[in-house]
Amino acid sequence: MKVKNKIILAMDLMDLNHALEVTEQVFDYIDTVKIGYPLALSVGLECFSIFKENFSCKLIADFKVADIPETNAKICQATLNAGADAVIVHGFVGPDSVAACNKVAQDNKKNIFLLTEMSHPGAEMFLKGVSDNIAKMGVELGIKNYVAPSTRLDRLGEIRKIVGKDSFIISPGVGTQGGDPGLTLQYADALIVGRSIYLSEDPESAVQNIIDSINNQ
Ligand code: OMP
Repeated sequence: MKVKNKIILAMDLMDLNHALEVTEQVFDYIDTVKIGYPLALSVGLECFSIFKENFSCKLIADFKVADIPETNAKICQATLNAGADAVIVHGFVGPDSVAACNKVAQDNKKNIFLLTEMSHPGAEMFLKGVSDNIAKMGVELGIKNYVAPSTRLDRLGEIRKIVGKDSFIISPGVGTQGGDPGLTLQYADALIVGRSIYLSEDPESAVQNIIDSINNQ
């Protein structure tokens, strides 16, 4: 997946008009939007087709899919039917559950992103201890797209080593959660940024500042 300016907008606003308005303000700089539960549960699954109608953008559905294989497959199919180009899938549920999502994505000529370690402090308790193995499992399953944290660069670097340079890593936690754009891009291919953009008084300048800080690194 190619991401313009290496920035994915995490659109977690819960009001559709506000979400569309902010996306419009930054759309000269951004061509990939991540939509998750906050917007999809507020607006409905049609938020994917609404975004597609308003912007010619790639959409990543952040549903952190984590169920048994059969249910995972149904969740992914419904999400791709709604208009998503890719779905974020949890790895801790194991290879059969992840493979079920990957098969649905492949059958639909779409993608999954495998979530390895999460960016928030609580992820240290359980996920940090198993995320290398989740990444190794992803490699064994032939998965090429990953999510890994910008808030722990050592972990992001380790996950990059495991998944290899040909895999595509997108990294959340930049800005509000403390991650640095330029340092994160030493390991990741693209940044996931939400609140630093959509809560800014001037979202366009917020994006420009991130791009500047990447270029000045
Ligand atoms: P901000 O912290 O507002 O920039 O948003 C980060 C976005 O990335 C939110 O949509 C989170 O749900 C998501 N995210 C994380 O913050 N940490 C993770 O480990 C994984 C994700 C994700 O899968 O996108």
